[in-house]
Amino acid sequence: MTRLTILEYPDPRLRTKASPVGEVDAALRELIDAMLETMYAAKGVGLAATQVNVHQRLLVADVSDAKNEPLVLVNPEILSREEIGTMQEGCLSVPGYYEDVNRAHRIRFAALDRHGKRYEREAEGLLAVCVQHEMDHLEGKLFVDYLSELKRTRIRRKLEKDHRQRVTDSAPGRAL
Ligand code: GNR
Ligand code: NI
Repeated sequence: MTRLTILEYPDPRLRTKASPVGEVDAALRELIDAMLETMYAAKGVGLAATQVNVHQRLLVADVSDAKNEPLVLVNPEILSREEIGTMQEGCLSVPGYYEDVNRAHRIRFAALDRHGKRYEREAEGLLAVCVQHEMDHLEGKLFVDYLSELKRTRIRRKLEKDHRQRVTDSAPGRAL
Protein backbone atom coordinates (compact mmCIF):
# COMPACT_ATOMS: atom_id res chain seq x y z
CA MET A 1 0.00 0.00 0.00
CA THR A 2 1.12 3.52 -0.70
CA ARG A 3 0.71 6.74 1.25
CA LEU A 4 0.76 9.78 -1.02
CA THR A 5 1.95 13.32 -0.18
CA ILE A 6 -0.81 15.93 0.05
CA LEU A 7 0.03 19.31 -1.51
CA GLU A 8 -0.60 22.35 0.70
CA TYR A 9 -1.87 25.83 -0.14
CA PRO A 10 -0.46 28.01 -1.68
CA ASP A 11 1.32 25.35 -3.78
CA PRO A 12 0.61 26.42 -7.41
CA ARG A 13 0.08 22.80 -8.47
CA LEU A 14 -3.25 22.93 -6.58
CA ARG A 15 -4.38 25.40 -9.28
CA THR A 16 -4.10 22.83 -12.10
CA LYS A 17 -7.31 21.94 -13.92
CA ALA A 18 -7.68 18.15 -14.12
CA SER A 19 -8.29 16.25 -17.38
CA PRO A 20 -10.94 13.54 -17.83
CA VAL A 21 -9.88 9.98 -17.02
CA GLY A 22 -9.61 7.97 -20.23
CA GLU A 23 -9.80 4.38 -19.05
CA VAL A 24 -10.52 2.90 -15.63
CA ASP A 25 -7.77 0.28 -15.61
CA ALA A 26 -5.63 -1.56 -13.05
CA ALA A 27 -3.22 1.37 -12.77
CA LEU A 28 -6.10 3.74 -11.96
CA ARG A 29 -7.42 1.29 -9.34
CA GLU A 30 -3.98 1.32 -7.68
CA LEU A 31 -4.12 5.11 -7.56
CA ILE A 32 -7.67 4.94 -6.12
CA ASP A 33 -6.49 2.57 -3.36
CA ALA A 34 -3.50 4.79 -2.56
CA MET A 35 -5.80 7.84 -2.40
CA LEU A 36 -8.20 6.03 -0.04
CA GLU A 37 -5.32 4.99 2.22
CA THR A 38 -3.97 8.55 2.18
CA MET A 39 -7.41 10.02 2.96
CA TYR A 40 -8.05 7.63 5.89
CA ALA A 41 -4.55 8.20 7.30
CA ALA A 42 -5.06 11.98 7.15
CA LYS A 43 -8.54 11.69 8.76
CA GLY A 44 -10.20 13.41 5.83
CA VAL A 45 -13.71 12.74 4.53
CA GLY A 46 -12.63 13.25 0.92
CA LEU A 47 -9.56 13.56 -1.29
CA ALA A 48 -9.24 14.81 -4.87
CA ALA A 49 -6.48 13.56 -7.18
CA THR A 50 -5.30 17.18 -7.58
CA GLN A 51 -4.26 17.16 -3.91
CA VAL A 52 -1.81 14.32 -4.55
CA ASN A 53 -0.51 16.01 -7.71
CA VAL A 54 -2.38 13.80 -10.17
CA HIS A 55 -4.34 15.99 -12.55
CA GLN A 56 -7.11 13.61 -13.57
CA ARG A 57 -10.81 13.86 -12.77
CA LEU A 58 -10.95 11.46 -9.84
CA LEU A 59 -11.91 11.79 -6.19
CA VAL A 60 -12.59 9.53 -3.22
CA ALA A 61 -14.75 10.16 -0.16
CA ASP A 62 -16.04 8.44 2.97
CA VAL A 63 -18.34 10.35 5.32
CA SER A 64 -19.41 7.27 7.33
CA ASP A 65 -18.68 7.14 11.07
CA ALA A 66 -17.14 3.66 10.83
CA LYS A 67 -15.02 4.69 7.81
CA ASN A 68 -16.21 1.65 5.92
CA GLU A 69 -18.14 3.27 3.05
CA PRO A 70 -15.50 4.33 0.52
CA LEU A 71 -16.88 6.16 -2.51
CA VAL A 72 -15.02 6.49 -5.80
CA LEU A 73 -16.01 9.17 -8.32
CA VAL A 74 -14.28 9.08 -11.69
CA ASN A 75 -15.22 11.85 -14.15
CA PRO A 76 -17.93 13.12 -11.76
CA GLU A 77 -20.76 15.42 -12.89
CA ILE A 78 -23.31 17.25 -10.77
CA LEU A 79 -26.79 16.78 -12.24
CA SER A 80 -28.74 19.01 -9.84
CA ARG A 81 -28.25 21.12 -6.74
CA GLU A 82 -30.79 22.13 -4.06
CA GLU A 83 -30.99 23.71 -0.61
CA ILE A 84 -28.13 26.17 -0.44
CA GLY A 85 -26.83 26.38 3.10
CA THR A 86 -23.73 27.10 5.13
CA MET A 87 -21.29 24.52 6.45
CA GLN A 88 -17.95 24.90 8.15
CA GLU A 89 -15.35 23.45 5.80
CA GLY A 90 -11.79 22.36 6.25
CA CYS A 91 -9.28 21.04 3.74
CA LEU A 92 -6.30 18.71 4.04
CA SER A 93 -4.47 21.14 1.73
CA VAL A 94 -5.22 24.07 4.09
CA PRO A 95 -4.41 22.44 7.45
CA GLY A 96 -5.76 24.00 10.62
CA TYR A 97 -8.39 26.32 9.13
CA TYR A 98 -12.18 25.89 9.23
CA GLU A 99 -14.48 28.49 7.69
CA ASP A 100 -18.12 28.79 6.64
CA VAL A 101 -18.89 28.22 2.96
CA ASN A 102 -22.28 28.31 1.20
CA ARG A 103 -23.08 25.36 -1.04
CA ALA A 104 -25.98 23.13 -2.05
CA HIS A 105 -26.82 20.68 0.75
CA ARG A 106 -28.57 18.26 -1.59
CA ILE A 107 -27.21 17.20 -4.96
CA ARG A 108 -27.63 14.49 -7.55
CA PHE A 109 -24.41 13.36 -9.22
CA ALA A 110 -23.15 10.86 -11.77
CA ALA A 111 -19.70 9.27 -11.94
CA LEU A 112 -17.86 6.10 -12.90
CA ASP A 113 -17.00 3.63 -10.13
CA ARG A 114 -13.69 1.73 -9.68
CA HIS A 115 -14.70 -0.65 -12.45
CA GLY A 116 -15.59 2.09 -14.91
CA LYS A 117 -19.33 1.53 -14.48
CA ARG A 118 -21.50 4.66 -14.51
CA TYR A 119 -23.79 5.27 -11.55
CA GLU A 120 -26.00 8.08 -10.30
CA ARG A 121 -26.89 8.91 -6.74
CA GLU A 122 -28.21 11.58 -4.44
CA ALA A 123 -26.16 13.02 -1.63
CA GLU A 124 -27.09 15.34 1.20
CA GLY A 125 -25.37 17.14 4.05
CA LEU A 126 -21.66 16.51 4.50
CA LEU A 127 -21.41 14.18 1.47
CA ALA A 128 -23.09 16.73 -0.81
CA VAL A 129 -20.72 19.45 0.41
CA CYS A 130 -17.70 17.14 0.21
CA VAL A 131 -18.40 16.15 -3.42
CA GLN A 132 -18.62 19.83 -4.41
CA HIS A 133 -15.45 20.67 -2.44
CA GLU A 134 -13.57 17.83 -4.19
CA MET A 135 -14.91 18.78 -7.61
CA ASP A 136 -13.66 22.32 -6.98
CA HIS A 137 -10.17 20.83 -6.40
CA LEU A 138 -10.40 19.24 -9.88
CA GLU A 139 -10.97 22.76 -11.26
CA GLY A 140 -7.98 24.15 -9.35
CA LYS A 141 -10.27 25.85 -6.84
CA LEU A 142 -9.95 25.84 -3.03
CA PHE A 143 -12.45 26.69 -0.28
CA VAL A 144 -10.31 29.69 0.70
CA ASP A 145 -11.29 31.23 -2.67
CA TYR A 146 -14.78 31.79 -1.20
CA LEU A 147 -13.38 33.78 1.76
CA SER A 148 -12.51 37.47 1.92
CA GLU A 149 -9.16 38.51 0.49
CA LEU A 150 -8.08 39.49 4.00
CA LYS A 151 -8.80 36.05 5.46
CA ARG A 152 -7.23 34.27 2.50
CA THR A 153 -4.06 36.36 2.75
CA ARG A 154 -3.77 35.67 6.49
CA ILE A 155 -4.13 31.94 5.90
CA ARG A 156 -1.61 32.00 3.03
CA ARG A 157 1.02 33.91 5.07
CA LYS A 158 0.68 31.58 8.06
CA LEU A 159 0.96 28.44 5.92
CA GLU A 160 3.95 29.89 4.02
CA LYS A 161 5.63 30.62 7.34
CA ASP A 162 4.92 27.08 8.61
CA HIS A 163 6.33 25.70 5.38
CA ARG A 164 9.55 27.77 5.64
CA GLN A 165 9.92 26.59 9.24
CA ARG A 166 9.66 22.95 8.19
CA VAL A 167 12.31 23.50 5.48
CA THR A 168 14.66 25.17 8.02
CA ASP A 169 14.08 22.44 10.63
CA SER A 170 15.01 19.72 8.17
CA ALA A 171 18.09 21.47 6.72
CA PRO A 172 21.41 19.63 7.14
CA GLY A 173 23.69 20.97 9.87
CA ARG A 174 20.75 22.22 11.94
CA ALA A 175 20.80 19.52 14.58
CA LEU A 176 20.66 21.92 17.55
O1 GNR B 1 -11.71 16.24 5.53
C1 GNR B 1 -12.37 17.14 5.01
N1 GNR B 1 -13.43 17.64 5.67
C2 GNR B 1 -14.34 18.50 5.11
C3 GNR B 1 -15.25 19.12 5.97
C4 GNR B 1 -16.18 19.99 5.46
C5 GNR B 1 -16.24 20.22 4.11
C6 GNR B 1 -15.35 19.62 3.25
C7 GNR B 1 -14.41 18.75 3.75
S1 GNR B 1 -13.32 17.96 2.66
C8 GNR B 1 -11.95 17.68 3.70
C9 GNR B 1 -10.90 16.84 3.02
C10 GNR B 1 -10.35 17.59 1.84
O2 GNR B 1 -9.60 18.51 1.92
N2 GNR B 1 -10.77 17.23 0.66
O3 GNR B 1 -10.37 17.91 -0.41
NI1 NI C 1 -9.88 19.87 0.21
